[in-house]
Amino acid sequence: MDVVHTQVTATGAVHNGGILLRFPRRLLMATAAAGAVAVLASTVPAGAVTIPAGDPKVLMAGGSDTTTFVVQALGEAYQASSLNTNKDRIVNVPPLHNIAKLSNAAAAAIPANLWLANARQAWPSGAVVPGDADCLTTRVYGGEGSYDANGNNSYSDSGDRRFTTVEVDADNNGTAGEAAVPGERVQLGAVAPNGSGSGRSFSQDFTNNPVGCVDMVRSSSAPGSGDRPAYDSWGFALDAIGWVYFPGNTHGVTALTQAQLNQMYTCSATDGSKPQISTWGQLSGNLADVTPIKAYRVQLGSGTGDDVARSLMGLTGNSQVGLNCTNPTALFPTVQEHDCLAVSEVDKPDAVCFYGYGRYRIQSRALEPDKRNGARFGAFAVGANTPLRPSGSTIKEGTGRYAGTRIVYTLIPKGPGNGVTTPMPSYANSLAFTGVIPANGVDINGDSDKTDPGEVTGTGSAQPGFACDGGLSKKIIRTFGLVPFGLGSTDPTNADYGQSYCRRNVYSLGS
Ligand SMILES: [Ca+2]
Ligand SMILES: [Ca+2]
Ligand SMILES: [Ca+2]
Ligand SMILES: [Ca+2]
Repeated sequence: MDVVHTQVTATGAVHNGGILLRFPRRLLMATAAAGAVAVLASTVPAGAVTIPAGDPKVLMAGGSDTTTFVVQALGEAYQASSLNTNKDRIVNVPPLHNIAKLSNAAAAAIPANLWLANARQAWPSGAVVPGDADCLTTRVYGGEGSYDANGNNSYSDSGDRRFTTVEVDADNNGTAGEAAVPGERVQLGAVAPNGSGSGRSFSQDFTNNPVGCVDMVRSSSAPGSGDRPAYDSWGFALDAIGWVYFPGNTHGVTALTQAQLNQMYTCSATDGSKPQISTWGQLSGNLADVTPIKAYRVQLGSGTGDDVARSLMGLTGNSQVGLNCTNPTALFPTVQEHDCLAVSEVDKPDAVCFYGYGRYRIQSRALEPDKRNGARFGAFAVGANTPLRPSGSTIKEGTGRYAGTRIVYTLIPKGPGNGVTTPMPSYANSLAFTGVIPANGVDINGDSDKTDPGEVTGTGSAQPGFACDGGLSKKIIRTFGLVPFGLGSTDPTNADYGQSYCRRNVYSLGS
């Protein structure tokens, strides 16, 4: 087998005797489109949805840390389900994975990045996303192949390498690296997005991630208004975020308000040296207790971090943590979301960290490594409301709910130009897994037909996909510590989506 090594630098230049790594996608998509429009409604078992026929698709999902495990379980169950009539494969890429050894060593050598080098340890070695007719290049996320020369966790600096491409003869015809043959080009060491925001940016970077290479984005936070037109946003469950404290805490504070958390993570305009609330005595009222609060924060790019900032602190987003502070990095050490192992033993009695309810639950059941470090949830309220702790009964859609309740989403990108320039060829396949195929079908690019790649003509009624039909998916969602939606209107603004256990383009729970 011929194996030809090429390397792609941060600038995208290809080093391999001039072998061209890019090839005309439109040609391939046109070929795929010809087979993509047949509708299987009359032949599928009762309950199955109208997945476009054709070659099985590889549906890559990346992004949020929060929903990694539940989407993994949903994906595997879907693959084995009779509902998956096209035998599509869900490849759920973890947010963190084993990074090239030298790159990780470089990160670990930087004190501000040590948390990330350590956090990677609890995650898989990587994930393989096989090439398919939409995304011809196989991607091996994790391991050797990328290089982060300066250890800053960005792979776009001078001297960095985003991945290494090798060419193989996948179809065994004697020629390696054929542009039109899926899997003949293999990217080694690709680096996954870490977090919801990171996943959204990744999915919209059509230069580095061509159409069809990123089919779904795990997102624990609602996309911002600027991002919304680029996706169908499928809320599939409820979760909650909360603040946590640790064993040995003797400060007598077990409930916090949004106003208090805001002041614990922002400095005043006139004093950037410390946050407005910096001691436990300021929270308890016992002014003799001048012990500093060890206030940890969640990594940038994290949807959970955005929700912590918005819901718990009343800020506009995670990047506002440390507002007005001269040196926020020193004041607020970073942790990976749902991982408070980086809270040091010496800090624990005085520390505040953050957790999502679902991940707290699955770690308590040993379904994932326990990263809680002894953390327990405190109660939380906005304003003068009664502080509540997150629980299976306080996390709900209706009134009287825990104030940190949130929707968790899987986003389906529409494609470049919000689907108008190029519709996402896997769109309806993704709907069949984690959305609802609406009555009267889907016209992604708004050109008044339903025959473009990724589109379906549909049937006379809404067809909930696997994660939205209230069957096995509901059990999986509960097992993974999340709270399923009740049967309700899928999209309050569009009756074609009917009733299901998911919510489409609903960005908040209202009051
Ligand atoms: Ca770098
Ligand atoms: Ca070949
Ligand atoms: Ca794909
Ligand atoms: Ca169309």
